[in-house]
Amino acid sequence: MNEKPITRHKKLIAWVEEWIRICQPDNVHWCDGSQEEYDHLVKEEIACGVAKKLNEKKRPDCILYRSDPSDVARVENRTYIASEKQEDAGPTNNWIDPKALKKTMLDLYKGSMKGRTFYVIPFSMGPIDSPIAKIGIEITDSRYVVLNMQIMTRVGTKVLEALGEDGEFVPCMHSVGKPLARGESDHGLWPCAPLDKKYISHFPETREIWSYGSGYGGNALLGKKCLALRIASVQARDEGWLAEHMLILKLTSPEGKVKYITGAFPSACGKTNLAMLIPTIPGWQVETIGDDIAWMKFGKDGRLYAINPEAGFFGVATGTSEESNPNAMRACDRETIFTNVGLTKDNDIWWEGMGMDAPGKLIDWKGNEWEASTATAPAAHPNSRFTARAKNCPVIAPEWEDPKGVPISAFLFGGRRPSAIPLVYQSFDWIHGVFMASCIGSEITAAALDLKIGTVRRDPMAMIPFCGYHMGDYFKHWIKLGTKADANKLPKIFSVNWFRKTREGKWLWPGYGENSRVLKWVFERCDDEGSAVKTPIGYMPAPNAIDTTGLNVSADDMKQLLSIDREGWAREIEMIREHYARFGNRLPEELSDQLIALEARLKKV
Ligand code: OXD
Ligand code: MN
Repeated sequence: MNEKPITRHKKLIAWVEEWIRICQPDNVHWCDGSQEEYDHLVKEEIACGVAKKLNEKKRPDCILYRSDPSDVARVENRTYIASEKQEDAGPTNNWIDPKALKKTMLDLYKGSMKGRTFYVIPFSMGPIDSPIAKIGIEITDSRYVVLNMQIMTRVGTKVLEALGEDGEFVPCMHSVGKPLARGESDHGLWPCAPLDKKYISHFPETREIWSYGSGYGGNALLGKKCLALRIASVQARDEGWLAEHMLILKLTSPEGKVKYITGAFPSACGKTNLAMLIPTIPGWQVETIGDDIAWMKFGKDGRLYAINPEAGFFGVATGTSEESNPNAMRACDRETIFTNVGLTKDNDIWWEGMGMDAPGKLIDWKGNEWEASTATAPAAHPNSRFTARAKNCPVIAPEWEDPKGVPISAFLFGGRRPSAIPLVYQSFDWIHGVFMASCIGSEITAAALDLKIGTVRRDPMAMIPFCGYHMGDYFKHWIKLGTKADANKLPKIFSVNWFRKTREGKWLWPGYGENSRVLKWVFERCDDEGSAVKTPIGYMPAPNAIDTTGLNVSADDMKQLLSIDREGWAREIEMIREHYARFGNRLPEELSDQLIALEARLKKV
């Protein structure tokens, strides 16, 4: 145990001491980020029955957790942006007055760590020596969080060294909210608080994060969605850069030319698969820089450079297979934490969509016996996860930790759109691209919440759950950034849609590795090559501009994929108008003008 601070940073020490006083833990440990520390925590977790060691021969250094059935996902309705003024949180965020929220939460934190250890995790989002990186300090009483943070971020003494005696850090406070009475244990169960006691709170003005009651994913690993997106988006607005919910990939042509591309897609659109894609077109190569978040700043040369602030993948296990993403499968061959997947007889893991039948009887994610022939529910939770080290991904790009980042040539924006939206098109310019990005979303295919099937849940820039301030101001920030920059050096902007269907409901596009054909056209467009036609919605690939050699898609289907569906676009215009109405007078005029111009162009032809 490192009970004493391994830093001379006065503000940090005072902050930690204050929380020790409030939470009243039994022990304190300052994390040094070492392998010994990781191994020791794993042993403790296994000894108390919360984690299970997996088959060392099949899955070296891997463990399995089963969470409480009530604590399985990000809880958006318990996530708050507590800005001083409600209007600054905007219509897409939950808001509570920060003073009232802090009072409620302080009552909950009082004594919340009794019987537990208070861990201090110094972490860096991004390579420690990167000018784009930022330091956070997470306090937690969850060993699961410490272990996951060790994979997902850079943790430990080296971060405190970089912080020095007065460096800036984002304070991140977390407790699972389950104090233990003297002598009481978790009895091998995942600790958390009931839903109405969970709070995932952000204080944008003071750049603080307070999380209580959940031990799962983005609710608890505070470097990810809370810091790297919600708080960082506010910092990015104030400091003139971009913190985005984007994958970053490196695309190399057969001639060895390289371009870096980012992509924003709402959750569950295959971002991790695209980041690790294996091209079907000969000679092309995709390598991964990141699969979820991109931080981008302008370099001295006027180009936009991106880093991946994370060091691992917190990927959805269900549906990941040798077919959909062999590189992710290799990344979780070793040194991986699995959460809420099925356990096989020989202590390996299995999930639905893994590409093979369940090998006999299993233990399901709830810890019960499970057999495929009689099962009434899946063995793995649909949001089951693997936490894998980025360095274990076979296609991680050698420069993925380059402190200066990689220069971005193109942004892709997409969603699940069975109708209307073509396979790919390019914006006319930056503002038109911002307009396209502000309208992305996914169509509701099963009755969900209060939305009708066929309506589109808009998720501008895939940031609805992650923007730490008013979305109208966020659009303004995007516009301002591009307007100030050298237009020739800005990334080109593309809309993509892998999910188009025929009227009869058949997929028109095979997706996965075949998406490389679209990436190739994007690559060529970035060099002002790749033929395109100007249409009312943007530049679309000219006939034959998409390489279809060896592709099993009929000419008719290809035509449909790249056509403009007039009726669909008329409906789209109406839906965008409704979507924009949410932002009231904070919607930038440039975007309402774009909508009017699009409508006029569509009417003209
Ligand atoms: C994620 C998400 O888990 O976007 O990355 O929901
Ligand atoms: Mn995400």
